[in-house]
Amino acid sequence: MAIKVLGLAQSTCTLRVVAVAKALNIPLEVEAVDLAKGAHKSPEYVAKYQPFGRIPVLVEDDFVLYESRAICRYLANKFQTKDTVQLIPTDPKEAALVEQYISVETSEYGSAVGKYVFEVVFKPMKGGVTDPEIVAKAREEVIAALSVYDKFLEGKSYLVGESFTLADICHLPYGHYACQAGLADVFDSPERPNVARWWKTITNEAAWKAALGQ
Ligand SMILES: N[C@@H](CCC(=O)N[C@@H](CS)C(=O)NCC(=O)O)C(=O)O
Repeated sequence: MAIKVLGLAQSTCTLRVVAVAKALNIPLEVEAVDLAKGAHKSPEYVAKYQPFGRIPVLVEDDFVLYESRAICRYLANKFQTKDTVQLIPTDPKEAALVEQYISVETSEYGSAVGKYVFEVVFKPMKGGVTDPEIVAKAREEVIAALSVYDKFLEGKSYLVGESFTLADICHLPYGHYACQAGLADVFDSPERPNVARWWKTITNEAAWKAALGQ
């Protein structure tokens, strides 16, 4: 059976997985889950696929895997070869640095950028009202996080040396929505030239453009 992902092409966590599939040329089918109708909260979905009622979920025969970053690692470990891009480097130290930056993405970057994107993009979609105070605070948190990134991106094209890795991919979905929703000037600022250069580089990666359907 082909590998499929239960998700939504435009959802941040699904996009993370699709970008990995595109980078490694994995024929991945995205099967839409109707979030508007609450399909992800149905007792069957929760029991069979995702106990917290969220997307994405990878389904491969009787193997079911949830959590987007775990799915990304599984796909990289399974499909990466010496002839593909090395999303997870073979060198243990470089692989550890990829893990380090994925953890930073989940905590420092994700909490700030995710808060902004939720408030500006997803909250109104769910019928809520954007709170300008939360938006302003989240914007400052993103600036603070990216100011640290600017230091560790000094002299590097990507987070880990000169190669596009899973660490870079993990940052793309929330950053993409944040830029569309008012933070483009924060990601492309002369105050953070290394971040601006990095962001331009990774958003132009073919795998990311393909994930966005461009
Ligand atoms: N840590 C999880 C987060 C999953 C998650 O929050 N997914 C969102 C879409 S990006 C979702 O299912 N939202 C619908 C909901 O929570 O009701 C992952 O990375 O897979």
